[in-house]
Amino acid sequence: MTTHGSHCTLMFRADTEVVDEFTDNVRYLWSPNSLEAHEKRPDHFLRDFVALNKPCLFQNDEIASVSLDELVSAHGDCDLVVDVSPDGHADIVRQCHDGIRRFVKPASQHMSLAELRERLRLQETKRKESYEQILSKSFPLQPRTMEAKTNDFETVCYYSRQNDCLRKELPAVAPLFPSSLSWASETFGTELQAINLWIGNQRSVSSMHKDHFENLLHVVQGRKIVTLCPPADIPFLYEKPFASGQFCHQGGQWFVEKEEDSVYWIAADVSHEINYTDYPLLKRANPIVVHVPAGHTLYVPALWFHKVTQDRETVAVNYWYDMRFDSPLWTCFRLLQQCEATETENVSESQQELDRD
Ligand SMILES: O=C(O)CCC(=O)C(=O)O
Repeated sequence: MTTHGSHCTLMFRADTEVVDEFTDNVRYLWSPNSLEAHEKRPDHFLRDFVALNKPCLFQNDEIASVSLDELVSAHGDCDLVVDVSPDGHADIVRQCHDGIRRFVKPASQHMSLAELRERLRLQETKRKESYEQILSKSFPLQPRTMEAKTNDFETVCYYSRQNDCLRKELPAVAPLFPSSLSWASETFGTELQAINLWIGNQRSVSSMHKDHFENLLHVVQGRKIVTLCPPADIPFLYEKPFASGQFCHQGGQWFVEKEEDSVYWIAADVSHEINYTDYPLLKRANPIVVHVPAGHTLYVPALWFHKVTQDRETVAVNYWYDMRFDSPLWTCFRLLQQCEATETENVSESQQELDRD
């Protein structure tokens, strides 16, 4: 259909009752209170989870348990490109000295698997700042010329490449893991796009984001703590464009190098004490916290928001299958993503009437 010369605007005003009904539907019908297990029967997985875009957690013996020590014994000299940052928080919105909040990516550094293990264990022994302290820091945009004090400078490592790194960077390690999960490919009906290995510890954090993939995130050693929000929470999570940058270090000092592009990201956090003053809409979001122990797989359906931390040394592998875009989920999500929601506290009914007129 061509719409030459025409101009279409879709506008609707959803009053509190309508939004309440929407959030109730999401809260009580779509988003689970706790995660159901499933027996890895492809037909059940498809019917109860993939088709309904609902997460689940299950024990998975198809993926062998391998510890970081075993990986290092067998492949300690493998060369890795490791994400590094001042405090383990990269790919997250950070304050910069020019007063602008930027989405800042990690720096990267080559090191062997053995060196990564050594540095992870060293960083475990260092003082861990609180989340609030970390996010209240501001970063210079240029390297400082003055001599840096050595205790100013810390580098926190997280092997968190998302470029199919198991197959691309670690071909010697890859055979330890299944090349595909047969029942999963069958139910998703799409290509396996990437297998990523994740090696970190309690200092490593992946901030809230979504992926356009069906994701099977399996913990091989340790434990992940995943905060999930359903795609329908999008109007309430304050996703918006941020200028972007990348962490760099020089002369013992961290700074942020500005980049031209901007990135849609979520700065609001639903996994700590929630800041309802700045982010009142967050009370309509539906976060669930899932602990994923070793030997378990979490199914993170396409477009589910997830924030990931770990409370100990943790090794994980994830399988990303293409999501289906020919679906009601994608179509409706794109529309919801454009909605602008506002929440005003304590507005009297007469004022609401006035606003309406
Ligand atoms: O484990 C993490 O830190 C992040 C995992 C993740 O974002 C993913 O599996 O898509």
